[in-house]
Amino acid sequence: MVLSSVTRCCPTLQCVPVISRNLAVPRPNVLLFKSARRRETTQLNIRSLGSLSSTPVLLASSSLSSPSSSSKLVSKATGSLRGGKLVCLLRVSPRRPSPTPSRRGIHTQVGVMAKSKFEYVKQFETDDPCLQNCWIVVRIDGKAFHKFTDVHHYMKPNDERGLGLMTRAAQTVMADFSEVVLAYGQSDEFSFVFHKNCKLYNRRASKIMTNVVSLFASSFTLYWPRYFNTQELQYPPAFDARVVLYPSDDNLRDYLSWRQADCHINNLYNTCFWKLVQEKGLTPAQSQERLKGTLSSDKNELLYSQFNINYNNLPELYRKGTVLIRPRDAEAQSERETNNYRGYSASKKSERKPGSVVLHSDIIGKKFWEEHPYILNPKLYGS
Ligand SMILES: Nc1nc2c(ncn2[C@@H]2O[C@H](COP(=O)(O)OP(=O)(O)O)[C@@H](O)[C@H]2O)c(=O)[nH]1
Ligand SMILES: [Mg+2]
Repeated sequence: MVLSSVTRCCPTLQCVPVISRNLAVPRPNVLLFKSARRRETTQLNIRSLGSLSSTPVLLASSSLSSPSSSSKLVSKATGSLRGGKLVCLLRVSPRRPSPTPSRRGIHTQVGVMAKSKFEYVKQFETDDPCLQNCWIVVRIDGKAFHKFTDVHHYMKPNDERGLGLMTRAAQTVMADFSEVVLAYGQSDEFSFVFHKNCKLYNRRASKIMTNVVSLFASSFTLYWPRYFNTQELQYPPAFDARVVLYPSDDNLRDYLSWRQADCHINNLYNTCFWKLVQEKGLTPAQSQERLKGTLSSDKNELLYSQFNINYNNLPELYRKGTVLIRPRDAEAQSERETNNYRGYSASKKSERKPGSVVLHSDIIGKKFWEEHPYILNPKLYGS
């Protein structure tokens, strides 16, 4: 952008690309300015130019932030050249904080050349770090699972094989990412909670999210035969993913409560819906009409009076979904009972076991969090 604007404003200038090993200019004088104070930088620049011989000059300045500022600088600079020839004007990107700047393709000296003239495109990449001190939640969700579950003859409304497979894939993610303190799943979704001090991939959201979702999807496929035996996978399933940040423990708990409430609402509705279709012979449209506008209490009553089902006696897997926590977190309650809080202090965080324990607990109420206080304990996860 800068080069083309310079050429347009000053057609007599010879501009050549310089991010190249094949620089066509023999030993150009290089002026490199990094000051953020543009005015001072330009003054220095022009004074220096005045004393140069006729050797071509390569100008590089971080002050060239826009086409207009670059063309102003060029007209001043050419006036001061006195026979010298301005060969190129190069915008230098500000140095980014990075442990390995040379690998990131940012060059503030001409002596450090890029690997190829194409490497500048790396600068178009942007980082997307998650805000510090926030819980990082990655939620994955099956793509068009209404169709996937139909094609693969899932039981309605809940298929134990399918839910088991989802849990197995989530356990693989937990085994691979020790930073996950809890995962919660229901239907075709799973949420993974990364602790707030997590440093994984420098907290880059895309990197965390894509690794989680791709590992989940490949595990789902890998373990398919274990859950569906001879029934073959008809096509590769896909999952979307998102990263959501929660700044407080209460926000995180409310998020998890929201997902579990969603599980309950859907399961109650779906249980009624499919009972009416499968056992009362209603069409899906009739069943939908029958349930329109009903409250939870109406649906509970319908199940009890028409099908002799006490909703609260249905499997917790269906009503509450699946909670995965670390083995030591699961042991926390018994440790509390033996008054051994210190045994689980930050100094012993290395003792955290890999793997995960499967629960179908209520996570909306306080009880779960009181029984497992260590899940939200930031001291365990460093700072
Ligand atoms: N039959 C059956 N279907 C399920 C089960 N779990 C999830 N599903 C289906 O997956 C869908 C998941 O919802 P959602 O993500 O909103 O829909 P999607 O866009 O089609 O993936 C549900 O509406 C069901 O159709 C199950 O255990 N049994
Ligand atoms: Mg889905």
